[in-house]
Amino acid sequence: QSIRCNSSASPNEVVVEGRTYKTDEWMNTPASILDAIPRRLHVQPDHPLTITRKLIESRFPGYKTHNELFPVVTTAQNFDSLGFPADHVGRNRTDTYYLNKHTVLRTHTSAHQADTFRANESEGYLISADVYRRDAVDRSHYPVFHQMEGARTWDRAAASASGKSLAETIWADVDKIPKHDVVVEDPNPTIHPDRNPLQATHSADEVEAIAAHLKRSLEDMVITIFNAAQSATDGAEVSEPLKVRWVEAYFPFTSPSWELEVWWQGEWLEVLGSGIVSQPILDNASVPDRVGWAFGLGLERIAMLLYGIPDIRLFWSKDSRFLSQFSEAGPLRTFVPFSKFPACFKDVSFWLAADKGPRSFHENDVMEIAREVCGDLVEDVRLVDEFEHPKTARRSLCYRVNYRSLERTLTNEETNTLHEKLRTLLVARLGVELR
Ligand code: FA5
Ligand code: MG
Repeated sequence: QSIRCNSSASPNEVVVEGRTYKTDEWMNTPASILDAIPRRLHVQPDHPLTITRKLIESRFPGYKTHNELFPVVTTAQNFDSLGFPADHVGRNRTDTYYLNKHTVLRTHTSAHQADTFRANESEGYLISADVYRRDAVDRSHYPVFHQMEGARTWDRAAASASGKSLAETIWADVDKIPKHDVVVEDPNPTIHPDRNPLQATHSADEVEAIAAHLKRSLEDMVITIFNAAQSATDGAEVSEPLKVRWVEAYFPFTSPSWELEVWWQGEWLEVLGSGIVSQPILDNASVPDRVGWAFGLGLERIAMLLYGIPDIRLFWSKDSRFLSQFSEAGPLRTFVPFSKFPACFKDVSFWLAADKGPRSFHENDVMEIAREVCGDLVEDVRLVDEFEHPKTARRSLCYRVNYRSLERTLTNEETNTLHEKLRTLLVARLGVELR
């Protein structure tokens, strides 16, 4: 029995930007998430996500851009069209916001891949959009964030008509991408027979060429961002040299696949996933002669690197101390944090309901309840202790909640009230027993 996350007074339908959807027992999207839909941060004038998007777009000349695709999609678009197996965890209601059994808030911009390939309007495209996920609560994760999807494909038939092989055609395009002299760690072979296999319809030569085009394009993008970030400091700060690396990855809709990571504040930050597009996606989109690459990046992650923005919640701020720092017209300037307000840590410990199976509890439910009670006044929620009773085998968990506003000092009374509400809702929703 899975946990119901919507409020008990759930209506039978929900209206999203004028479109009405029938809800059913799959509905788990809270009002706080629906309220984020009209914000469209990535197209707001002078918003840091808009500036970041435009800077990235400028490195992909000739790619067709899409910035207004509707966030409600079918499970066929979000999962099936991309080859997600029926039992993939991403489909779970613990991970994805459903309106009904067949309708979700897109969890990634890849939901639009098949339709965009089918439209076949350009060799390259970029899709920027808001995406929605039930996920951890911390400084680099937020349940609504923004992705940019990019893809570039080549036509086999056109290549052979030109008298060159497909690989030769692609290598000629690789030469058109600006070169750089940053050392990028990339220790793994492009193709690994077990971990990162070639697709049956591709030759190794073709994949080497496509991978080179993909990696060169994305390295150029990250280096552009880094150089812009450095010039934004006016040479006032000596920042660390850029450190970038490629790591092997897995996605159901690309093979081989890679992620790009950047060294940021003492750890590797994953900024994008990418790979060679699965041929069945192109076949099903009626463009079987096309082959190519795709990537999906987190716009907030890139914007945090660009501006030195320390907390992902800030993007949602309506505070002019935040918004007034960004301008599309002026020179780029590093974000100057307004003073950091004090943190307040509070723990909550509870026994999981004894009569329910182990699968009835999912950490994302705790995260979402914290978001629902506290909005942006919660900075971080993390598991600090786990204990299993030796006799009863009941499990006890302790979460540490960090209450902190980005805009002011919270009073004791306020944090106590929030924490009390959180405790009450954990019991009501998850059936846990407080310790
Ligand atoms: C995807 O979403 C794939 N669709 C990416 C892709 C596209 C792969 C095309 C291959 C081809 P992933 O779940 O790793 O992959 O998310 C992509 C990026 O989104 C991450 O690298 C990260 O930068 C960002 N991201 C993921 N989750 C969050 C979150 N909760 N908050 C902010 N950014 C996030
Ligand atoms: Mg990832």
